[in-house]
Amino acid sequence: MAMTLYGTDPSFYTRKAWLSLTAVGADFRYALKTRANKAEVEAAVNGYHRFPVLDPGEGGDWIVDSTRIGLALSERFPARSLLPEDPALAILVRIADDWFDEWFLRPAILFRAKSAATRQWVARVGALNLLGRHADATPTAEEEAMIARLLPGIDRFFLDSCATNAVVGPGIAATEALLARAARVLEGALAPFLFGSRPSLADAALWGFLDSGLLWEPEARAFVEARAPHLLAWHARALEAARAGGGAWNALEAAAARLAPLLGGDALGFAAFLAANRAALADGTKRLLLDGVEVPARGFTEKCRAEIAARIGALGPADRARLEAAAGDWPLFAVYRDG
Ligand SMILES: N[C@@H](CCC(=O)N[C@@H](CS)C(=O)NCC(=O)O)C(=O)O
Repeated sequence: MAMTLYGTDPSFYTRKAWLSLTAVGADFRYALKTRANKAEVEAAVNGYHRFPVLDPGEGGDWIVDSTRIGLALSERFPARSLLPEDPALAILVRIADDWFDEWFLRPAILFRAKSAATRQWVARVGALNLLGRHADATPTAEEEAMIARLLPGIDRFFLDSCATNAVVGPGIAATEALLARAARVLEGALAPFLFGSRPSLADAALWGFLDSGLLWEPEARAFVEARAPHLLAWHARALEAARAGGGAWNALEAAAARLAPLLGGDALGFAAFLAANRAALADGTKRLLLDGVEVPARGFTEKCRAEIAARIGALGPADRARLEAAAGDWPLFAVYRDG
């Protein structure tokens, strides 16, 4: 029985899971999470209201969260895994995946914050999806009335999510600078993919942010076309490679050296954020300043950090020493390791 991926078209993490399923060669179908199936889907995952969720078929336990989905698929399809066999290199893939999921999210929602037109355009697709329709549908008059009722709530949801991620007020200019810097750094980091000639879980994350965000929303796409055209070519190349399978991983040392401009140094601001987020949860303040904006600390982000820390702790001494030699001087690595 085929797997079923439930999600929505504007959802970055749904598209990440979609690319992951494609890359492992799974037999799957993509289904919208709609008003009609919401209760049934959420009942299968203990009330988890986010997406994507994956029904793996054959009566198996449903899986939530794009990273969990990618990890589970990699175990089920080892020959086309999204993680390298080298456990030390796999840690770097997990760190890069976390960087995109928790940090690149900010530039990915930039245009939803900057432009009411973009926000409404995306919200309309979200509303259509709730009715089981895609962007190219021609809704009936009754559906149009329903869309009009749904739009304000979706618009508010996007604005809240921009505020939670400090993509608001002074955070907007800072996020625009982050996008420009990330685009520059990625030009050197994608060779052709983050960890070699086959897409990893972290590449799937980047692909999702491009596919349902920066290359999908018209205003964002115009910005990327003008400022970072290499990302357009990469997006097409990653889909081709995911469909084809094959390719090889870089050696740990080569990958770490190439990715140092992205994950080493200040990790484009993520190293300080991750440390401050952890501290704000530990001391109970649960709030922190990000680019001049006060935001709530993120428990989920800390959970991901702690899980990677546990993985580092579980490495054998030889792999641990190799990883330390390759990435031990990255402040971001220290935030994961020292916890
Ligand atoms: N860490 C989760 C994030 C999932 C997530 O935040 N999904 C968003 C859509 S991209 C969502 O479900 N939003 C609806 C909500 O929060 O109610 C993942 O990687 O799957």
